[in-house]
Amino acid sequence: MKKLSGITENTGRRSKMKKLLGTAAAVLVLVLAGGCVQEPSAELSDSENIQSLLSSNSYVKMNPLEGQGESGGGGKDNDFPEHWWRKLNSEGVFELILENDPATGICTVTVIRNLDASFNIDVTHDGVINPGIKPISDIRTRRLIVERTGEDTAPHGGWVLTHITPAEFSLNSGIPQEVFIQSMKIYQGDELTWECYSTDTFYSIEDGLPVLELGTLVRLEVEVLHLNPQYTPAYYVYAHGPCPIWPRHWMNDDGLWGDRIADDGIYSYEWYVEGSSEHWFIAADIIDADTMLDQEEDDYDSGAWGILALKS
Ligand SMILES: [Ca+2]
Ligand SMILES: [Ca+2]
Ligand SMILES: [Ca+2]
Ligand SMILES: [Ca+2]
Repeated sequence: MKKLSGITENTGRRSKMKKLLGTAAAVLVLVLAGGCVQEPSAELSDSENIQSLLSSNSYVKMNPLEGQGESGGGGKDNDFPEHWWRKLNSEGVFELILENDPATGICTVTVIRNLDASFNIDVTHDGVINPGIKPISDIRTRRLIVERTGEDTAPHGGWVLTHITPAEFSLNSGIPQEVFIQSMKIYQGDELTWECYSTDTFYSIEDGLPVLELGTLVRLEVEVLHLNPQYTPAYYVYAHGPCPIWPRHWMNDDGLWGDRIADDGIYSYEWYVEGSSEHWFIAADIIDADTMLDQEEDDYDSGAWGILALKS
């Protein structure tokens, strides 16, 4: 076993997709449409039990980052669009890559979901919602570890989920991706609750995920990368999660609204946790200014990381 909570595999970000998609280590690739999973039973093989465990497990879900939210700059700044939002068209199939033989009783799995969506963007500040639409074709990847801990007759043949990585959203459109999230930190008050510097880091379901208390002041801090900045600002950064009013908020690096230091490359959003669900998907999202400054061009360029947060 090569991974534990908080331990990062030493692989580079941009080599990762290549590694995943061309991996020689994969022993089994399973592609299943949603819902097409057999009922769990002792008759199933290990791989079938893993499929049934993961296809019904809410920890495996990856949010499409849909919905309206803050554009940024208090809504008055013409550098930001008047409105923008993603609209999900289809999530495609659910692809599982078993990276080793599950007969060992422990298995690392890559989960891939495609995302077919529309980027609605309105850059005309006229008080009217009149967006253009840019196509989104994304691939969302997460890895996880499952272990066989019980008897064959236990649910899913005894297989349980023990560790997950963050979900990573990458372009699958053929357009070169130039914007990336580099790190994520979640604070409650001034205490660091959770941090991530690589989407290859596995977190224990048991005690490695952020656990948030309702009503607590939470701050998300992220660092980002633009490989080819063309504009000032070169990109826009957003938080998604159990936030007030909107599910999406602008993250700033201007030393205000929770951002501790202006212009230090750390973008922040601070809020009081609300929401009633059992757990939440907290994501950070960077969008290229080239995408945000017009509503005609087919140039959607964005990257995101998302992690599950549990309610205490
Ligand atoms: Ca408009
Ligand atoms: Ca800052
Ligand atoms: Ca453009
Ligand atoms: Ca770009």
